Amino acid sequence: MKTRRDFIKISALGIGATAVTAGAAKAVLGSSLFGNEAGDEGETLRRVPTYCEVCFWKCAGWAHVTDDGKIKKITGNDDDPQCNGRLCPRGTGGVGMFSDPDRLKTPLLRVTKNGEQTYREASWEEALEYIASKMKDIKTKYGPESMALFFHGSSGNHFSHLMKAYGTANLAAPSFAQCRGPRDVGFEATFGESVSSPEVTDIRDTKCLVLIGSHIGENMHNGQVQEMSEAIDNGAVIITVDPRLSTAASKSKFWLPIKPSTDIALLLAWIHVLINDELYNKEYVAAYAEGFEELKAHVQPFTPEWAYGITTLKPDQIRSTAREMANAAPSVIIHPGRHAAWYGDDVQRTRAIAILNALLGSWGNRGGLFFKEGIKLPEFPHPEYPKPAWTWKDLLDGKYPLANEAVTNSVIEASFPANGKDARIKGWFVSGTNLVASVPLKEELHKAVQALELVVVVDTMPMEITGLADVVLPECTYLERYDDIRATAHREPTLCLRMPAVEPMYQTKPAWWIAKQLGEKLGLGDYFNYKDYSEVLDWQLKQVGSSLEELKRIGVKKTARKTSPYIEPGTAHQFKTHSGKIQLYSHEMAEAGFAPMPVFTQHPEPEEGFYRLIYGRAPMHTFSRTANNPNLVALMPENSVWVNPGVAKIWGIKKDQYVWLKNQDGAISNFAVKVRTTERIRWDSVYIVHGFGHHHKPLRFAYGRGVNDTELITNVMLDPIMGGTGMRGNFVTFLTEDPRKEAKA
Ligand code: MGD
Ligand code: SF4
Repeated sequence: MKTRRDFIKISALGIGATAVTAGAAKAVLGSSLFGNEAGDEGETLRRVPTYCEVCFWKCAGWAHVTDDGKIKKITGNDDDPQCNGRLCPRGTGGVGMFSDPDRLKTPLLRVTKNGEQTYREASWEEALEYIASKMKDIKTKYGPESMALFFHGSSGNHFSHLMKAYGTANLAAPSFAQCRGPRDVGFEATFGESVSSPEVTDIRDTKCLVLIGSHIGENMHNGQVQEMSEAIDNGAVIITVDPRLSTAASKSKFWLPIKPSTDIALLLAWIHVLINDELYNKEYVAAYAEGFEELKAHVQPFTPEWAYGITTLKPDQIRSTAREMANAAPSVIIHPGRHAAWYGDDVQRTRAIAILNALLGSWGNRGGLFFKEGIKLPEFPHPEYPKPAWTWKDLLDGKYPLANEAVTNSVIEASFPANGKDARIKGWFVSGTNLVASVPLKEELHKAVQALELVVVVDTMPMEITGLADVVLPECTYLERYDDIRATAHREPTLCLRMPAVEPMYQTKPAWWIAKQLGEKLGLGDYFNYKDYSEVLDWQLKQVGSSLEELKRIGVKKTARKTSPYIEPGTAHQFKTHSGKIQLYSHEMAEAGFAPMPVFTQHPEPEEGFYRLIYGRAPMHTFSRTANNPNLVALMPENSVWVNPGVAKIWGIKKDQYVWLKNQDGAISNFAVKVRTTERIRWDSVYIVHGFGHHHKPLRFAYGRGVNDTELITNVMLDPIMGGTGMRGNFVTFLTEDPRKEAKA
């Protein structure tokens, strides 16, 4: 039977590819640009301020542009404490996002032609009229709350504003339930606040950095990587806990090749040693924490000998690493990590990490975790947002009581009828997120897409998610647009500007423009009371004593801190918990029906012939957003699967051979992946970099390269505390013959 919404390959029509030929973009006219310099070919280059969008560290930089609109290079801004004048390889290659010949070029509308669903090009006016009329219809029939926004990245702010003005608070990002959510909830339950992004880790001045499933260096967050090499040069001890000898592990004094899925046992044993050997920071705990006696009683059974049987780490290793941390305290960081959605008990694990930091006295001390400070920019004046009659919280039906951001999975599940109930969500607006690759709920996603009355996707590239849309809107890249001022709070308060280096290529438009046009068509013009976004930025900057003109000139404005980043000796610091004290025992978790102190849960093991699938990052790529970037594809065209040589021998697999992966539920990778035989991975696991294996042909540089971990993640372990999708309970085996050979023949 034909489904209501077919997946459409944009290339089927050649749409957009021929509509406007790629060429040099036009220089931005009338913009006040400063800092001219000579390029390699003697031409005059203008420097235009920007901040990077290749990942979410948002390093500030300069786009260097020729008079005829060619972006020659992007460099870091020396005044930015998040990058110190140096971009990472991905940031330098960011210009590939702009020059990628496969970019979306025109708005597209889903139509049926000769019984087949396909896209046709549309004008902006037609595409926006269509969306506005559908949104009005949804509002009338079901209420504005029935629209949901999925977003990630800077453009999301503009659409969040539009959606709030329209009347919905169902705004969900995969960066919560698929990423940092468990960590943030675990730290909030302990310290009353999250570690933010960029994290408040004082790595530069640390004496001991513990990385537990965090592979800094491969997971490239620029300032953090720079600080880690500085710390190593200054003699800091690095302890890395990873089943794989990661780049960070290879630079570490201690590498603990833990059996995957057992980290909580190690953390509990470390807590046990710190308390029982009286190595914890007694003064700090007495002054700032509560629940110590309960914690002490709780961890008594969790000796290093107990943990050895679970983690395969020797008791001596556990004791000596605990002593290294205590020797360095309080200048020690048990790194909170970032992508924390692993096994469904992830809040418990991150709570244990937070508790270790508390026992060592890290938060509020130099070389530990610092207190952030930023500049608060006032909102550009607009009418109050209407109060929604219900929100994403009402979709949870009492589940995930500590979720403090919308849970993508719950919003997706509320988008199709189930258990005799109609769907509450009727329309989607998707911006800057390729849900097909980032949320491991393929069936739910499919059901939702069939049931929805409207699916709009705003993207720069024809990623898989665009094939599910009714309307595809082509956004220009970060190098062609204004976005909000970057005003993240960190070690030093900074303001940072992104402005167009060149005019948008093809018929692409910035998110602020799309949101404003739609807002006006929806009768919400009062929320968009400006002609150009530069007016908003100038107004906001003037409220804090700067101006757009100033930021165009300097790119980054730093101001002095007003508060101390560390606890002042002798002061009675209040943490942001209800009681003002760090919660070693969490009353909030107990009241919500969860273990108030971390507990270890045994997770299933692979069956014979299967290996745990673990995944991570590479320094040249970010999720799937860089997979087609020609500059970055040149640096790393595909992922490989890391296999222990002993395992390779059993299977008769050779280095560089291509194999298919099949998981415990019979899911088989779409494409083959190259084998990397290496002693750097345990025998019970295999490892791949996330973001590869694209099956959408219009992505000419990404199509068919490597495997996609998401399609092998069919077992999802939901965290009952906040809804995180634990993705590491999947096991794969190898197929050396093409499993689809017969079908292809
Ligand atoms: P990407 O897959 O990179 O990441 O999830 P996503 O944010 O969905 O998709 C980004 C999309 O944004 C792409 O379609 C890209 O073309 C588009 N894009 C890029 N720039 C712009 C722009 O300027 N404007 C617009 N409108 N679109 C743009 C990330 C999420 O994935 C996260 S945060 C984590 S930590 C998880 N990691 C992860 C994993 O490691 N493994 C698996 N299997 N799943 C994961 N899911 C999570
Ligand atoms: Fe860009 Fe690299 Fe900075 Fe991320 S870390 S924002 S990719 S330069």
